[in-house]
Amino acid sequence: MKKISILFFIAISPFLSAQKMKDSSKKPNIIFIFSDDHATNAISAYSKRFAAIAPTPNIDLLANEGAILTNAFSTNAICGPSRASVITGKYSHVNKYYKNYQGGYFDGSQWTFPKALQAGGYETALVGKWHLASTPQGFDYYKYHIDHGEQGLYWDPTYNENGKKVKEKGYATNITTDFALNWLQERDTTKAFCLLLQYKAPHREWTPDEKYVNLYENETFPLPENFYDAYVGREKTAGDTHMTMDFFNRRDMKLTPPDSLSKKELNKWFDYGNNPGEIVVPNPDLKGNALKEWKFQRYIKDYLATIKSVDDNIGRVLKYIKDNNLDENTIIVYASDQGFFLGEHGWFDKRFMYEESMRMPFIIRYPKMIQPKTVVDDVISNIDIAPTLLELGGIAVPKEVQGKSFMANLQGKTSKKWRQSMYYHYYEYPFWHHVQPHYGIRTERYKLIHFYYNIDVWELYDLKNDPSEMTNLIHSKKHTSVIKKLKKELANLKSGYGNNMTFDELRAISDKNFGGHESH
Ligand code: SGN
Ligand code: CA
Repeated sequence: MKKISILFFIAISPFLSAQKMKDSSKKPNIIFIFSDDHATNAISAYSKRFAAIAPTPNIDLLANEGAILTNAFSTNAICGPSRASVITGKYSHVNKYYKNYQGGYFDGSQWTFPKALQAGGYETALVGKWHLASTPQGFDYYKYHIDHGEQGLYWDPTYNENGKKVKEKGYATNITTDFALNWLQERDTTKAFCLLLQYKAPHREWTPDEKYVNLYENETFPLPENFYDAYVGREKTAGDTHMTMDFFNRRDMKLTPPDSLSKKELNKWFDYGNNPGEIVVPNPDLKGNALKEWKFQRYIKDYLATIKSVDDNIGRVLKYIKDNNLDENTIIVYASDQGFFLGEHGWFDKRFMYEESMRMPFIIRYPKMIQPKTVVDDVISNIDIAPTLLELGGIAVPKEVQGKSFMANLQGKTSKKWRQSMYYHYYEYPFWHHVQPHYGIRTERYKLIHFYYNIDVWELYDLKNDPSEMTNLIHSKKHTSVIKKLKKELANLKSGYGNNMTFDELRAISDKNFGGHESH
């Protein structure tokens, strides 16, 4: 019996090894799952803050079976610009996509990683939120949100499917996943694939799926300790925004409109934006802090309920991958375009170079190369994603790409030369949310920021002693030499990446309709 099986093995072993060789030389598939505005504080693999009540089991599973990056940062923490940096591996001043509103338009003729994968033999697809204004290039298939300047709708969204306008029925997170799974099912199986599955959720106005509308009804979520930030020492920056609870509109608060409003009146009633200075009160008895806290609870419950759907749908993707024996050879990433304030400093939204906003979740599973439960603390930025995915896919990275592959970091082999600090630059002003344009440097311990548009204000934070960034140390005598050193390093980084614009040139970018493109 033993003899027979040995003989049998000897007889088939050439075929086995040929088959094995074919498999190992086969390029890995890539599923890049990218959501919109998902803060690491709202992922249980990252943070305990909401973990007991609102865990994210499927995202956590990816982290347990792969690597979690604790210091991944967006270089310009806003949607379109971060997305443009992800696909080009370049800063906003190089790919020229600086801001969403008034002038944001991506020049699609430039190099991107999906184009490089496609040219390298991959079959490529984009499903969900694109938000770069120009037609996606480098995809064999695309189907992206077009309502509200490509922000997309939670319910019954319209998509652009390979050039055709298609109105769909259903909840965006669920149906976007359906479209992605359909594409996976119908793809050309002789090729490796790269799928960009990009959810609108959990973006404003945080509308949960019908079945999750009351999910957290009976919960009260704790306020962050700096919810009542008085912005001392930061009056002109953090203290002068449209990001506090005062800026919630009726749609955010899910208020029911009175009957009999015309469509026009209804739009006005909802006020999709927000009239500056107009504070919407859901109930005249709610005032002061009680009103703020009511809004916070409404907001956080809806935000987390939209994430429940994202996590469920990631579970569907993982099941598909497993059921189709694709899990060994498929790289799965979960990331988001930036973070989000979940009440810290009294805020929602992002934009600032402060931690909660610039930090992106980034989790990657690839059993062949990445050990389970890997934690990477190195400073990684959104421009590093393109070169990393290409290196994992065995495709050459052009020299002009500014990011660096962190493939070695994922395997515990971080090079001694890996960056110790990063450069950040935010341009959009005054819409939305009135955040002054600024740039800065983040090292492991410190953060130095220069706000410049119509103010000239510097801030310094010691992240070790003040992780919530409440104390601006820029006038601290004890920090004079740290500030001097950081200013020099920041200037070197900024010009090293090729941003040598004057303040007049920088201000022109922030100004209205820069580049001649209308808002979208
Ligand atoms: C919309 C939102 C803003 C948000 C921007 C940018 N207002 O304009 O609150 O900052 O998107 O978001 S809303 O009332 O229309 O929801 S981003 O993710 O695209 O950068
Ligand atoms: Ca976003």
